Amino acid sequence: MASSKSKGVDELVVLFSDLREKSLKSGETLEAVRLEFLREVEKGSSSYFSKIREKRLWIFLILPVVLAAACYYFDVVEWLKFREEPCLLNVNEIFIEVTRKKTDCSLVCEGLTEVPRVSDLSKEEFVTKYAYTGRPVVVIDAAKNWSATEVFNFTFFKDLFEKNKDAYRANEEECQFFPYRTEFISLEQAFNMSKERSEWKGEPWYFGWSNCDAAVRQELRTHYQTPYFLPNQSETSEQDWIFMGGPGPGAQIHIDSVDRPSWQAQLSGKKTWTLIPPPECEHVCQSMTITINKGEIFIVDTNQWYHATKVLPGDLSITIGAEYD
Ligand SMILES: O=C(O)CCC(=O)C(=O)O
Ligand SMILES: [Fe+2]
Repeated sequence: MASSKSKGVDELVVLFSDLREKSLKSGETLEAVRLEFLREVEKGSSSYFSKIREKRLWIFLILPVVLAAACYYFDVVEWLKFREEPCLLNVNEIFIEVTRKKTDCSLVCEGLTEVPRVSDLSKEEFVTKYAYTGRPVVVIDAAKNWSATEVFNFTFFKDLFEKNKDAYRANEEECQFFPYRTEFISLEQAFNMSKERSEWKGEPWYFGWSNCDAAVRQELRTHYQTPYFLPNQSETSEQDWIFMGGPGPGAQIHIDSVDRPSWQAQLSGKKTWTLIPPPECEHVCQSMTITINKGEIFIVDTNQWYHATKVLPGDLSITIGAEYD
């Protein structure tokens, strides 16, 4: 009789191949297959992944091997072509999960049923309640007066980068570009999409990047300030993160491995975040969704919450953010 361990692996392999085969046969793309799998992850305790997560130790030893093998057999070509998330589950995500510092559930999420929305937040209150606890919060009056809410749009960013061509190289060499579901392989390629598509009359798009160019940083910072509730001694990272795209899916569910918590200001459009507590907190914490409106700032520790985003119907969503300490 098969042991429960090998049965678990068998179930996972069957789940992977069934899902993949059925979906591909019905004309789905690999990305759609991957999303379907992640939806299963989100379903919680009854899902395969939840059961598997209870057995973290062995699964984290075996799963990477299974996934690497699956990626090798099925997706090696895509892997070489697209590099960004070629397989059903990014092996890197498992690595992050295994190496992640375990969350202090009582500090981060216990008893939290919705993300608070506050205004007039003092530096003291921010520091004691939110800044370093991992408890998410929306500050609704934080970015209302920034000229970025008037000035930032697709053309503004495109022109800024075209004026500072070195900034494209800096992004490629020192910073990051996230194409999400698009075919773009660089920021330069993204900004060179057709005018029609940039105006949301063609293929949908959503992408994000971090900026490593000093001239671009200087220009961007004339249109926004350090959020008023950050303590004076708090340092905001030099790297701005910008995410931009129209209604529809944004970032897939993931957890990050960055150095610090971050703030993200919604400068145009509306974006909904899904937050899922890490596995060790599932028994005392719950998943939540929160919509961030134009002019609001969202504080979230993306190292402790699994998160996904979705742009709501209406204007293009543009956000800017940075890590702080
Ligand atoms: O804004 C988004 O769509 C995703 C942002 C994100 O994943 C992050 O800030 O860690
Ligand atoms: Fe993230």
